[in-house]
Amino acid sequence: MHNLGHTRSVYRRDHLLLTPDTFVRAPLPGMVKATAVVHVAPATGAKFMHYTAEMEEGGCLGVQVGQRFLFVLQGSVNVEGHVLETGGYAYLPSAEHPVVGLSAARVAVIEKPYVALRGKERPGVFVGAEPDVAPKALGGDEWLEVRALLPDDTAFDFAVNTMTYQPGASLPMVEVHVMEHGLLMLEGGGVYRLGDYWYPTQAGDFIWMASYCPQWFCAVGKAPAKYLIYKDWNRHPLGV
Ligand code: UGY
Ligand code: MN
Repeated sequence: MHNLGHTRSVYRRDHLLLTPDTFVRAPLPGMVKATAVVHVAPATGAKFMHYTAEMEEGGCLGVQVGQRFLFVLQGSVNVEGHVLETGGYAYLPSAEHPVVGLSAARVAVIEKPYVALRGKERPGVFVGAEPDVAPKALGGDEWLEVRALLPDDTAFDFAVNTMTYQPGASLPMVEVHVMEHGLLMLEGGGVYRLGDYWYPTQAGDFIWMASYCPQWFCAVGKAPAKYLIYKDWNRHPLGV
């Protein structure tokens, strides 16, 4: 359906909203029986890459640049002998960790060059399952749960969380901060403020927020809204 040239997707200087009708698939180098939708990359000014890999059974991800974080959206994959089902995730510090589809699978992948911290060892492989992570109420608001998927350890130079909003729950303030975000809407939907614009958003949408992009979200509907969100973390803004 061409929809007469209409889409909710939009690209502005400090944010990007990508809706599934505009996703373009192309394999990345080294992928076997797999393809990728690259949601954000340094071409926009982002300092990381966030893509969705669509894998066939027996397919594998390709060349890994820097660190890799993956979150299984559908199906199952094998990483280092760990079977990751939907909601399973892994942090892979280097290229030596093949990711193989045990079934047809969709996987959210984040890649980023590692920024070292003086006196800290690089993190090793870390594997988990999102449902096993204890939620924290954001600012004491029980209607907004945050699950931190990576350990609270400054060896990690980024964080990936899920945020679950009960219908009507919202961020308590408009945030404006130095960190950038990559966000994949997993369930439900609502209204996202980005800069001076308010966008209807729903499961399947991707959002990139540049540093200092004003941001706010309110869940709308009869079911919770949930998203997976990346941010650079634990490092000095001057990069020292
Ligand atoms: O972690 C965060 O900065 C998060 N509260 N931002 C967001 O949900 N847009
Ligand atoms: Mn934020």
